[in-house]
Amino acid sequence: MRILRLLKLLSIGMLVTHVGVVFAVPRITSIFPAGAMRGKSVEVTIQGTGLKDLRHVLVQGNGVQLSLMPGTDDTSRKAMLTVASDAAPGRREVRFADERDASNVRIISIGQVPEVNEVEPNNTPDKVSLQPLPICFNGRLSEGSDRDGFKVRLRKGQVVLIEVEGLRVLANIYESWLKGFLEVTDASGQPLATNQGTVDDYYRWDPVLRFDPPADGEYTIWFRDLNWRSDTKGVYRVTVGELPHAFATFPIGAQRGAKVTVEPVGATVSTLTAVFGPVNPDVTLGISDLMFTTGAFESNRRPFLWTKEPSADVTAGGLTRETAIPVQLPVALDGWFEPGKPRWISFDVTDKGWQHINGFAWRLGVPTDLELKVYDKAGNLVQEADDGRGSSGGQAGGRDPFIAREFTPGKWFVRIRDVDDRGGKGFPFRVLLGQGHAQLRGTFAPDTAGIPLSGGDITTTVKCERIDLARGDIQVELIDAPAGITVVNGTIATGKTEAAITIKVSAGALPVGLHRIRIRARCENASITLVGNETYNNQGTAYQRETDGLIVVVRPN
Ligand SMILES: [Ca+2]
Ligand SMILES: [Ca+2]
Repeated sequence: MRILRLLKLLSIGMLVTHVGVVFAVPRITSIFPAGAMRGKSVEVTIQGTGLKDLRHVLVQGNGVQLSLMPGTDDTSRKAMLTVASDAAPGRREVRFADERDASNVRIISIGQVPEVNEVEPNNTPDKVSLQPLPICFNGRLSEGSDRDGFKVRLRKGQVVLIEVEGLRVLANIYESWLKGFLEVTDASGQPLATNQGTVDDYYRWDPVLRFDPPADGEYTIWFRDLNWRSDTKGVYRVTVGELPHAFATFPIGAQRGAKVTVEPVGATVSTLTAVFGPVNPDVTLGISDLMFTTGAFESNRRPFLWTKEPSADVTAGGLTRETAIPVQLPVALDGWFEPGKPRWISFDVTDKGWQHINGFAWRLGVPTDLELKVYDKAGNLVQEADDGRGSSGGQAGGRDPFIAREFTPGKWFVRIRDVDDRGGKGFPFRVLLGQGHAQLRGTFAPDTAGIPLSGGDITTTVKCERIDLARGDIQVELIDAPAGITVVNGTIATGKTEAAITIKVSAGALPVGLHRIRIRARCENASITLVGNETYNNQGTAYQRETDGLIVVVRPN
């Protein structure tokens, strides 16, 4: 499950141009409410264009059904969202299709607490409703300079989580993202806490707060766009209650096969039990979900990095080069910083050879902004890195630094720090030192296709890069595809990183409707499940979004 990564965006510096629209491909701009509590059924309204002839729906994962109701409006349709009581909480991709074409991706969120839809007007203190806790409040910043409020009764001593999902359910304001602003006021209207989300990959512009009420009383929770913009596409959810949430964990990874105790950091509930998600068996270096449970509730999911290297605890000491912590390669360093202080480690090289120093923080949803510096035994700086290669692709991605270097025999030092000198357990890091991993990283586009029931060919272009030690031809394969569906031309030859592949679907292999086919890339020593790549236009810039699988509409003959 890579739901957290679905929102990773990168500018590719070009405009999307629409040429000669022959068919009105369905385009979804909002679903309201953007989710439901597990075990419940709610009516939702879908808005967009080309909706009149929608007939198929595909929801990611198990336990969630979305059934379209009859309708003749091209810009609005109703549907019934039904969630099984054992459906996993969290965000899921939704796709729609008419007889010909699949829509863009939308996201809904499955919650664990009772929900309510906003009733306007709710812009002023005298118009806000009192809601019982816990609650998930579904709103939309619909018109004018909308802001939405609701009251809750809190007691001193409660630890209250207030979490917005706006951008993460793909809320738009005009052709731009909703950038959320959350405020908590007391009964006199005095603001006690505000939040406008973070710029990191985990929450994006979705505000989230741990709120400790200073006294028993009524408090109002306000939500609006940071710039007071409004649009019916500005759909969001605010979840409030004494609910488990981890703002980070320590450590943020472990050696595969090792028994590890993981502590939630900045958590809203003290008695949490860690539950590890499935470890992708395809990779030796893999990020998978970790969550915590308490009573009937599951926490948010945190990314957790499993590696082959043994872990070394570097949470204390090593504040200067003279007191550097000695480690043996290969190793995974787990630590955090004292504010304003770096962490120094040293290692000995006996044989000349390449070693990789790979910093992980940003990719694991923590705000640490790592910088790596390598020094020789005389104390000379020989190499440094404070950012990944490229904004989202490449070796590290985002803000995580990476160094590959041929080391000669002798003693070497690495200085690790947060570029803003921040510290504490909320700023953990995991830095791998060793000869690296065999790893593939890749996407395919387009991520939707249509074929007739009588069968046909689907073509999509797979881009896949070999990282560190990965080598050899890359084979593109289907994962658990039904009989009658095969890949032809599925080889990306050694030295190449891209190939147009054809997926042959024989007559009747898939019934009429909407289907997801998952695709894998495999080389001699690594394998990865590929993600789709949806390109969309936002404020004149083309962005790309990672999507789950190839979406296929099978048309009646
Ligand atoms: Ca509203
Ligand atoms: Ca309002």
